[in-house]
Amino acid sequence: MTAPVSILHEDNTGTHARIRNDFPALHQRVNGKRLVYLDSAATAFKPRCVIEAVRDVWERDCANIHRGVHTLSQRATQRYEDARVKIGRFIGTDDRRELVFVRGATEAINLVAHSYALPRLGLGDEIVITGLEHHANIVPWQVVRDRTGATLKVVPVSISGEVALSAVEQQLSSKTKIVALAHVSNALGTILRVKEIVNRAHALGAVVLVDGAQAVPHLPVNVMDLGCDFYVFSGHKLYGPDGTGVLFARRELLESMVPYQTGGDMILSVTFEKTLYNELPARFEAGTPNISGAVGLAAAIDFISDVGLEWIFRHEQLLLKFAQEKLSKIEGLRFIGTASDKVGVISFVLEGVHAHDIGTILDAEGIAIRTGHHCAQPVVERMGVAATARASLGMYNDESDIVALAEGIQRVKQMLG
Ligand code: C6P
Repeated sequence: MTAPVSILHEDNTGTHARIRNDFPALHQRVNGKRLVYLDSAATAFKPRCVIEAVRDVWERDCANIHRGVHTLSQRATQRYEDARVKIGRFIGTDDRRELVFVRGATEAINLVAHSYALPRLGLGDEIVITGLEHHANIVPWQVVRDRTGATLKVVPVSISGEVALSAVEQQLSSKTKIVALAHVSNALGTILRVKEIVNRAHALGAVVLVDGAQAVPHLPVNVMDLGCDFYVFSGHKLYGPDGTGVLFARRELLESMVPYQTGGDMILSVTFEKTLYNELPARFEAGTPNISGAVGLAAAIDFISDVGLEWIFRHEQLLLKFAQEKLSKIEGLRFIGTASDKVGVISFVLEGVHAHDIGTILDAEGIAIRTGHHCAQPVVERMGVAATARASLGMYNDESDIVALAEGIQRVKQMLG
């Protein structure tokens, strides 16, 4: 077992202490107690540099982009487009045309469903998803199914929360047109074998959308290495501003897709008879975008790059193991999602106690977790429960947070068990 002190002890650079200092929201009391934030899968706290970047746009370069000849507009445009390049490189593309700014993972998946899938799919075609998807990667495909007559197939999930390659293969065929899957499960933390699945789907001529909302904050991601056609994520889980997100799409695909929304900035020229659409990626960014949000997200990426995703992954893995050891000693606690490859998402149930009551009592202790079906109802039901308590880790968490969680759960047991 990893003793609490050894994680920080190995970290002799003091990286972790510096990280914690950079997140103002961590340093507050909630319900009279030290805040223990274990809900980063829902949304991550923002480092000071992100808050300052957003404020700086509003204080100095507050202007609309792509429209003005004046200096402020040009500066804002430059910062927005620089952010695009930085974010693209962060996930492995150098082509700015492949990076579309959206509101979040949800909007990105809807964009692909509407602009790519709806016009192409028909009766006899198949869409394949897995059984552990977030609702954002289920419902848009149901809409496509219902409007086109295509079939929606679901790869079953094992009771440990894993998606076997053989199970994927069983659902794939020459009828498969789209495979849409999570890189990491939000409810269980399972890391999926995306690259192998992409290879198998491509061999049958299908395109692959990867929902990376829960992956990008925890592991290095390279879309070229994964070979996927679409990759989506939200900025707010990546220590960036809410209302930001990214769709990566291979350029040839994006070029062949119809616009998702129409209006200003996505056009080259408009007459009452006819509209010419803009180049990529503007064609998919109708209206004034979240300019300060994009700049803030780029600042988050600078911050993450400075810390290093390798450091983050290792730190969170150590903490995950520590949490698993610590919590497994609590009688009546059962982990939900025990995949061998997972990120720091710890879903559990407590015998005889409703998950919501766990959340409420922990909150009184200043401990923030999420309870319920986590917008992934099918997989939670597949695990044989209606709801779980979910503690999820970010780079700023440490052993003291896990110790507090374990003590909080003991308190829940004393009160309700
Ligand atoms: N999951 C959670 O607590 P948006 O809401 O668009 O930023 O992200 C949607 C989404 C899509 N895919 C996955 C795998 C996700 O985890 C999420 C968001 C949060 O688990 C809020 S429901």
